[in-house]
Parts: sequence; structure tokens; C-alpha cells
Amino acid sequence: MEQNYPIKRIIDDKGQLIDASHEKLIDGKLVKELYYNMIRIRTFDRKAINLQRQGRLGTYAPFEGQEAAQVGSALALNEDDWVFPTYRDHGATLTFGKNMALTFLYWNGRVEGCVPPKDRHIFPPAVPIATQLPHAAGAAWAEKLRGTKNASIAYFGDGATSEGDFHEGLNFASVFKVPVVFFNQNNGYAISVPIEKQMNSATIAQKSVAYGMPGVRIDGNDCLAVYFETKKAFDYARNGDGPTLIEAVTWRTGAHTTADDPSKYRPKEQGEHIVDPVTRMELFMKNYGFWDEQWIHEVKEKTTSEIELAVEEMENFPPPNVNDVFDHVFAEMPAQLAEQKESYLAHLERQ
Ligand SMILES: Cc1ncc(C[n+]2csc(CCOP(=O)(O)OP(=O)(O)O)c2C)c(N)n1
Ligand SMILES: [Mg+2]
Repeated sequence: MEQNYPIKRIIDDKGQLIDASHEKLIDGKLVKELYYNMIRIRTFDRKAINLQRQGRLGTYAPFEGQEAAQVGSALALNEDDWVFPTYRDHGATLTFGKNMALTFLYWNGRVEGCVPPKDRHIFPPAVPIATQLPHAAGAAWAEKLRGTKNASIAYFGDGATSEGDFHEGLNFASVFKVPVVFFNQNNGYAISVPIEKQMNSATIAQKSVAYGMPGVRIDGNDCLAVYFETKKAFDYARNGDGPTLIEAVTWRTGAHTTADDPSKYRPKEQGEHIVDPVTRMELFMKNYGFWDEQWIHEVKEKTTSEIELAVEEMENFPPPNVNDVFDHVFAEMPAQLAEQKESYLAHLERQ
């Protein structure tokens, strides 16, 4: 099966163009946009880990190593498309246009970080694994019924393919031929469980066969391959041809979350051969004349100051309304919760 789904690449580990079919479309504007966003989200990610370590942010799920998959796919979308992310996809949502201070606030447990923005269709990150796949299919179905050209993308991990919602989402999308792209980031692990312990299929892409949709396996660390293959899947969807399953093979460089220690379950040498996606893009830029020291310097300065401002905004945000924890779970508050609320408010009074 694996040979039926060869990994598609446009640039190799040394930054050499190995597939010239998109050569004419690869211009300075695109390359700079991809690179800029990768640097921006990597800087965000590292800052978030530092803030968590300093006690200024809650538990955080890093995505370092997956920047090419997230940026390449997010930049392939149209403004009116729908994004259904997981807890690890804020690199994609930031690239698509989610506010950065609100993204930080999400990681501080603030409900404001979950509210879909007015100008972008971005759902709150799904923490229950795979629940967002049927949602993405549903949103795509709604767009189809409305007769628009908008489509949706569902982000999910390798572990999510073992959930019922994965199968329900793909089956529904295929039967109703709705415009959705199922974008899998196969980082090899579901927390501590390696992929070979949770599935017998050689690839994730091949699961598309069961649902009668195209499946494509790409090098998720090759930002150009991700961008062009996702665009292709969106063209297919907008054209009325239905869903696609994309498997972007990638690697999570760090821990599952800041509450995890991967050295306990992942052999150190396992990821050593993987060329970092940002480094790979840099090699490509140097090889093909896109490297501009002055511009790189500006990118680093600009992204760093944007992030510092967002942190400041997050930390100066009005304090949360403690009632929020209790008030939005049930339409009518059960007696036990009312009692807990009262007791908590009394506790705060005493402090
Ligand atoms: C329904 C459900 N079951 C279990 C969990 C606990 N859990 C959180 S993350 C995770 C692993 C998911 O792995 P994967 O889909 O590969 O995504 P990754 O974290 O690697 O991005 C699990 C099992 C959960 N959040 N939801
Ligand atoms: Mg995973």
C-alpha cells in the first residue's frame, strides 16, 4: 500500500527543487509569504513555552516541527473558508488571521480566546479528538446548500484517525460530496503512542479508499508541497467534486504539551534525521536567490515586536468574570453547580 501513496515533495532536504511542475508559480512573493509566516508562528510557539515556564501561561501544546504543514495549508485557503483546528493548530489559525492576543488568552483558559472571530470562520480548537471532522463536513455541506464556492478544512492528527468521528466525518462528506479538505498531520505519535501501535495501515492516505475520495501523502515539512497540494484539494472541492484526505507526514520536535516529557517514550535518535522545515525553506531560498539578509532581519524584528505586543495585550486584558466558569455549561444551572458557585464566591470574598 505504501508504494501506492508515495510521499510527494517539491523541495528535498537540501533545499533543491526536485519537482519542477510548479516552478513557474514559485515566485518571491509566495516564498516570502510562506517563510514569513513560518518564522512568525515559530517565534510565537517558543514564546508561549517560555511564558508557560514562567507561570504566565497555562499548559501549552507546542507545534514546533509542524510549521510547514500549518502555514502551507492555511495560506492555501480563501478568506471565506472554514477552519476547524485542534489544540495544536494555532500556527494555522494565526496564519489564517486569528488574533494573536486572543490566541494567548485561549492558553490562559479564557473564553474570549474561543469565540470565533467576526471576520474569519475559525472554530474553537477541538480538544476532544476528532470531533471537529463531522463539524467541518457539516459546514461544508451548508456552503454547498447555499450554493457558494466556500470550503472547509479539518485539521487532525494521526491519533484522531482511530476515533469514530474520523470515519463518520469522511463517510458523510463523501456521500454528500461536500467541499471539505481533511488535513491530517501525521507526527508519528498520539501523545506517547506511536502510530504503529494504533493502526495496521501503512499510511493514513490509503484510508481515503474506503470512502471513495482522493488520498494524497505529502512531505509535511516541505512548505511548497503542502501549499500546492492543499490548493489542489480546495480547487477540487470548490469545483463540486467533493472531499480529499491529505496526509502530511511531519514530526513534533518537542513535547506533546508542556505537561509531557517525550524522552520517556520517544527514542532520542528517532527524529534526528529530520531536517527542520524552516531550515529547509532557508536552504531553498539560498539555493534559488530568494535570500535577502536585510529582509530576514526585518522579519525577525517585526514578528518579535508583534508577539511582545500581543503578550502585553494578553497580560493587560481585563480579569475574567468568575461567573463564566459556572454560567455557560447548562441552560438551567443544576442545584449542585449553584451550590459550588456560591461556595466559590464566598471563598473569594474571604481572601
Ligand atoms: C476523545 C478524546 N480521547 C482522548 C483524549 C486525550 N488526548 C489528548 S491529545 C491525544 C492524542 C492525539 O493524537 P493525535 O491525533 O496524533 O494529535 P497530536 O496531539 O499528535 O497533534 C489524546 C489521546 C482526548 N483529548 N479526546
Ligand atoms: Mg499525532
